[in-house]
Amino acid sequence: MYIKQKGTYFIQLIAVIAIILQSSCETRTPKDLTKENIIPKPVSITATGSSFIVNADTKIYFDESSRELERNGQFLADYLNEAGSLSLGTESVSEAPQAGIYLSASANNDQLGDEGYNLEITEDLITMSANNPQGVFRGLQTIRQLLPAAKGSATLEIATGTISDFPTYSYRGSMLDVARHFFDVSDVKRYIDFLTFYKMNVLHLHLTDDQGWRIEIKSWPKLAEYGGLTEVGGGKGGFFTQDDYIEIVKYAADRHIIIIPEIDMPGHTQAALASYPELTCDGQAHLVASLKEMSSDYPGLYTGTEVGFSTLCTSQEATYKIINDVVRELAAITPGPYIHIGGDESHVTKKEDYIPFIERVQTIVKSHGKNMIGWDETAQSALQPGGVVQLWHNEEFAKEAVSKGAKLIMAPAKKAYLDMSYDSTSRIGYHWAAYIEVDEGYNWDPSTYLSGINKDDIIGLEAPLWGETITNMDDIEYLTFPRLPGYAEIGWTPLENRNWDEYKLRLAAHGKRFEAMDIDYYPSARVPWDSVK
Ligand code: TNX
Repeated sequence: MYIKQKGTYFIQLIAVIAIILQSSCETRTPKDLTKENIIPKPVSITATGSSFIVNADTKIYFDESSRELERNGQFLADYLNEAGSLSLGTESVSEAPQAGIYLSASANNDQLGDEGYNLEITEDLITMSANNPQGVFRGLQTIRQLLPAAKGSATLEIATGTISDFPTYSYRGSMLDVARHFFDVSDVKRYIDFLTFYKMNVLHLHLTDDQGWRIEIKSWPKLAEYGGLTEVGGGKGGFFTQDDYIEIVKYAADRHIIIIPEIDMPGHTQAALASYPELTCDGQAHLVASLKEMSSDYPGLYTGTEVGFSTLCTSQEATYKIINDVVRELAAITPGPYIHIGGDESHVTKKEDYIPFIERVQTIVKSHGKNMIGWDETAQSALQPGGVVQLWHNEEFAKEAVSKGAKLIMAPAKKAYLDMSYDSTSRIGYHWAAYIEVDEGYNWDPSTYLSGINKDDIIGLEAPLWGETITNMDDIEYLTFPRLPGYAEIGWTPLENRNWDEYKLRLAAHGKRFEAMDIDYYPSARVPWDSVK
């Protein structure tokens, strides 16, 4: 018995010595926080020239006054555990610890706003403080970017110093078109992961178009069950059940990202018309005589890529009854403040019908407690307070929107469309608006893009990825990377701190991160990928 106990003591002693040795053997490499490649570039950074080492003993603490911080802490723990093959947990505390990583949401600092954060890194302690958990979460993305790109690193070292950071625009989004080709829940989650890493906060889902209706509507089930049967090229299509959608919304909300659902109308509605011909004025949705590429399996469904040939019948009550049901069901499962009603390219809707249609739909959206967003054509209608117009093409409409008191989302196709090819050699994408090489996508600013429009008129920017030419995740990645980080930086970093020649070096360093995330990016010749060791 005694001998056995002695043995146990001996083993414990060895273990203690091993721990002491291990920590003293962890030599710190001098690190310069200002030289780290953070995208979007933080507002201010000061370096103190040493490092914090994450190891098996590191504790992640969160201020007990906010339970939401626990989820943030767990997000960081999961990331560090994967990055360093560790098994760290989280712990709540009532005051700041002496050592470890500490998350606090009580910064009470007006300058930081809703999403800013202060990060202080010493050799012993990392303190992340923000006004709320959302700001802490954005700051955690900075910590991720201060860690080595490759997973399973032997040492996780983070440069010491301080970062104070907050975004220029409150709306920093991307749009994914799941209507032209359907993408499933796991693809959408992966897309949300991309937005998360670059501190973006909006995913706009283009849920309906001529080629497919992708969201279950319980009161009008054929919209998705029939309207979702196919896609561009005649593939099998698909749709999200409301439970799928709720899962996406939750995954996004856990990352402090809102989902904006778009039901495009009155044009871009062939899939809806084919599902419920009572939405047309003559009940003849099956006959779109001018078009080739009508599905041979499913009457009325369209598998080509033309735009502007379909319209809901705006002059009958049945149309508004269905729209009201669709918006009601969608609003009930969408916690974000907006419903996007499309409104683009309604070439076969007469203008005198289009304008009152948008106004009526806007009232429906309001009646379900949401604000309307529409593409720039919707600026021709009277806009209610809280309305938002998304510039894609017509600058005069954007100005009209501002003159009517609406705010703008800037998504100019020539600069921000992720479905535009990089150049004539790109294997997919369109170029009707422009070829957009990586520098061209970066070198513009929402506040100076339109004369007479100021920063105060703009809530932010969006990079839409239309889906005609993309059929799988590799295609999404190829068009999205490496341009997406640039849009994230335009939305976050003050214009005076942005400069392509400096940015391209940081972007080059992210090549390793894309590889670690298994992202199939376009290796643009304008980015000096090899400049990074
Ligand atoms: C125009 S942009 C469209 C979409 C197409 C896109 C392709 C906008 C509001 N409408 O229907 O998918 O071009 O680039």
